[in-house]
Amino acid sequence: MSNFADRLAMLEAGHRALVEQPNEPVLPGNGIYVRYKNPVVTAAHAPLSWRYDLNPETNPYLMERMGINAAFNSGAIKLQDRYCLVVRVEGMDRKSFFAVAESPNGIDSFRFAEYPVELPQTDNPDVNVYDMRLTAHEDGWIYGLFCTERKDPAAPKGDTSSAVAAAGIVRTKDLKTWIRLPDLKTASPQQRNVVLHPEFVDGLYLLYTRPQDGFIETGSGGGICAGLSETMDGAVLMTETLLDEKTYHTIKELKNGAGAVPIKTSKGWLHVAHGVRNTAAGLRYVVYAFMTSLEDPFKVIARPGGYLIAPEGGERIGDVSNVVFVNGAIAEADGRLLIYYASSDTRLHVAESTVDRLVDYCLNTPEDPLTSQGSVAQRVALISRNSRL
Ligand code: M1P
Repeated sequence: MSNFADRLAMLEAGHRALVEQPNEPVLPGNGIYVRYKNPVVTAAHAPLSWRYDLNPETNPYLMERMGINAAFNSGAIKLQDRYCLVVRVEGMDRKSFFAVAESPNGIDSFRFAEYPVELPQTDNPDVNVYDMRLTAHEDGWIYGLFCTERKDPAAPKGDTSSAVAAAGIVRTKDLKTWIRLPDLKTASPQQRNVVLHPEFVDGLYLLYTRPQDGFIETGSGGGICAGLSETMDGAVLMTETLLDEKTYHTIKELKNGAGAVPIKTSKGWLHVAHGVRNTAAGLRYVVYAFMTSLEDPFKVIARPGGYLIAPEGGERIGDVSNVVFVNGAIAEADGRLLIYYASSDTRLHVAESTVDRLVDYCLNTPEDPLTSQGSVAQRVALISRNSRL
């Protein structure tokens, strides 16, 4: 083994090379979006100072005592000309925390801030936090809505895994100073994948929710719902209206959940969400899209059938395999759209498209016909239209 200084030089060179590695699109893509060759953020992007005691006196072997296991599901926002992510970073101790990473172009060169986010606590401390959605709301604040997980106080003795999931809320102006607000209150015993709409609706805050009976199973709840709250400082949803339900024999048969903050387009609100189905190999998470009406955001106006992004190649493998998950996207003034998707709860990627393309995809892709016969009919119609060209 090399001595401390040699080892440190090797680690620093490797980290620098990773962070500075240019990314490139994988062409030609599918016409809807292009993937990029390299993940944009991985566990190895975490600064060395987060993982190693860099003092040769106290760590003469330069051991990585506090490694990072994964860096994935990230909220995203563009602030001035900086592409900012609030990444779910998971240590080797299984705890997730948030950390801001910035890039000058949104597709590579993401660097973590020197310190992770020190999240203020409520009276009921979080045990684990993850999946922050960042909403630049028209009230002037940037809100971060995330899942806060705590041990189920009603769990019988010996049950060391039952948990309660709720929506935690913070707000900030700069992604540096975070103000904690009370957790969202809803009728459902569990909530995950809660997203704040960026505009007021009739003067109220609109939140997308995913009520569920248990920590994993949505049970009789489920589906992406929406509700209105008078305030975010003590947000309460008296009712949740079902917007996009889980449906038998679709990519969202078992459950679904809101993903990125909806994007306003001239034709409606564009949603990028996730759907889950069960297979003999376990749960399969894919990303799908739909649109809601500008006049009535509770009304779905487009449901393209099938998935938008499914795990491919190496994306299929990770801590929780066969998963892609989105909780952040950046729509730029020139129409460019960056969708940050994580694969298999391990690493974060970007898919590039435009808002126009995604709107075209949503409005002109046939809905899931819900039967094999219907599927064949759709394909036969396509083939015969093509045969006449
Ligand atoms: O492990 C896959 C995903 O599982 C959860 O999503 P959902 O609430 O829809 O089941 C989340 O914990 C998410 O972070 C994770 O990627």
